[in-house]
Amino acid sequence: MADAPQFEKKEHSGGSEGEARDGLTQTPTTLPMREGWFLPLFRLQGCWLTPQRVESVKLVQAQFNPRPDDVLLVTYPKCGTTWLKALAFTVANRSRHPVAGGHHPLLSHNPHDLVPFLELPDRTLYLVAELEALPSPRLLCTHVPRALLPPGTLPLGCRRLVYLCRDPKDVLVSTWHHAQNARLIEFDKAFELFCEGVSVFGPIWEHCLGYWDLSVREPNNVLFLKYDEMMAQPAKHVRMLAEFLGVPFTVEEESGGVVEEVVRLCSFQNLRDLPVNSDGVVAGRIGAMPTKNSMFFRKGKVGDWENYLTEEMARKLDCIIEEKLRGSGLTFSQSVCHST
Ligand code: PAP
Repeated sequence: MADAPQFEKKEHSGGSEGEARDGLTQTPTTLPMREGWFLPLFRLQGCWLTPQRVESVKLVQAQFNPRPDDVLLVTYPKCGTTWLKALAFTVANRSRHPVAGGHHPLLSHNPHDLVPFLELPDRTLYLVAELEALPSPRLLCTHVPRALLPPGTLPLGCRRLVYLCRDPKDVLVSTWHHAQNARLIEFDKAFELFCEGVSVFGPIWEHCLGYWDLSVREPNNVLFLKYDEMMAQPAKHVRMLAEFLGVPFTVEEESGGVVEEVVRLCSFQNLRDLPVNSDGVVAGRIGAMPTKNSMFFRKGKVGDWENYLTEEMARKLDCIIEEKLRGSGLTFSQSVCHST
């Protein structure tokens, strides 16, 4: 896997919008809109996006060219994207960057700077061409739901896609904390919006279901992971990831403890405490404002929702999720929908 380049802000040269797809030629002002979070959200093909993200996703739709050997990491925001990027980068690049070496890129780079997003930074300012310039095989990431994947991505064929999901209650809490960096929002308000499916890249159930369904249809090309299971058995999941990426651990690596080294290097505590992540700031990674790397390392716990949601709120959200996922085979182990 190639290292991700540092993106430079460039003048946009325009470019074809490609074929008109439902909603993709509409400007945000003509799309359905909801207020409530730190920015108004617009509904593009069933997915709630900030105005900036609408434009960025449209540019990716029009200009991004998938390659057969791309590896795509996909998450709904706050499901463990930073962790998955760290793990996938480390596993895929370990012949070039020894995991235990003192010069590993993760020691000096936030994981987001090693694995680029398709739709971030804002593609109206940072060209999609930057992604096209990356050598193969590319390790890329996206938050877009299945319906908004760039044309040509599906069916996956020989492409590989790793999807990571998380208990929606913990996602809500993490999202709420993240949003506080931009604007104070009451937790109750955030809860109601989230239950309606109105959050960036939401509804979360449609996001999960779209990729769950894909994993059922194309099991050889989709690795579907859950944050709480990864937290419970990180070494097992690192091995699964390596197998899936086509670079299984050798007998020598196993006996040399490389799997455990990967787990340790990418662990929440280790990454959070690195100076690059505790003090580092990146301009333009998410929006116009510089982003503190520490924003991506809050608690890193399973079940922190218990500190924020009442029993009634937890049951309400779980029952909504359970109803939306009914019949799919996808469940979340922390569900309290039917507990008394
Ligand atoms: P993003 O989608 O905006 O990039 P993402 O990385 O998915 O963010 O979300 C951050 C969450 O992952 C945080 O969860 P919390 O708010 O519940 O604490 C963050 O702490 C957690 N996280 C970040 N790095 C790791 C890691 N190495 N291991 C486990 N959890 C992590």
